Amino acid sequence: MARLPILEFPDPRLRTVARPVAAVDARIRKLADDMLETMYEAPGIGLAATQVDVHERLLVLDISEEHSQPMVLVNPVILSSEGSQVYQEGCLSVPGIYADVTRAERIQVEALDRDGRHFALEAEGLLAVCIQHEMDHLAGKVFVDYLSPLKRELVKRKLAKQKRLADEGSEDAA
Ligand code: QAP
Ligand code: CO
Repeated sequence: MARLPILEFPDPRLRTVARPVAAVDARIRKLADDMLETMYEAPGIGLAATQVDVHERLLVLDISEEHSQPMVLVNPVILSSEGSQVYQEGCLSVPGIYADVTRAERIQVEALDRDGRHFALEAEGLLAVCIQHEMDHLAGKVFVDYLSPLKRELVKRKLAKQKRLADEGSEDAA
């Protein structure tokens, strides 16, 4: 397994719309395993292929505290959704930024698993938020898109400043 570099907002590659996975083969299984390792190391609870610069419809997640429930969703589709909930979201591609987002409370999802088998899933609460957040990435969307333009500008400035401070730090170390 290998850790993969994660694209950071506002990288334009995060706007790429993913195409369907043609076949769940060894390449896709390795990608899913590498994405899970990358997510666990971060640490995070969800990661979409878009975030590691692969533009195919694949996402991984694990909302358990013990890293005991890895899930791989290939070519996921939301069949129905109901209700609404507000959750304070973060994103590995937008480090250090958290904001409330309103999404459906319950969703029915269909996807292929790591073995290419069809499965259906009913999700609610955090799991439903996570799947919707990661599926947004596959459509080229980032959670900060739900914020007002002013807040989104503030996020960009904060990230640029964080990056500048980090770069200065590594210069001193060199
Ligand atoms: C998406 O997000 C999500 O800013 C997954 O410094 C978020 O794993 C789904 C993370 C909320 C449901 C609810 C973020 C790690 C991880 C950061 C993540 C950070 C370090 C985010
Ligand atoms: Co994200």
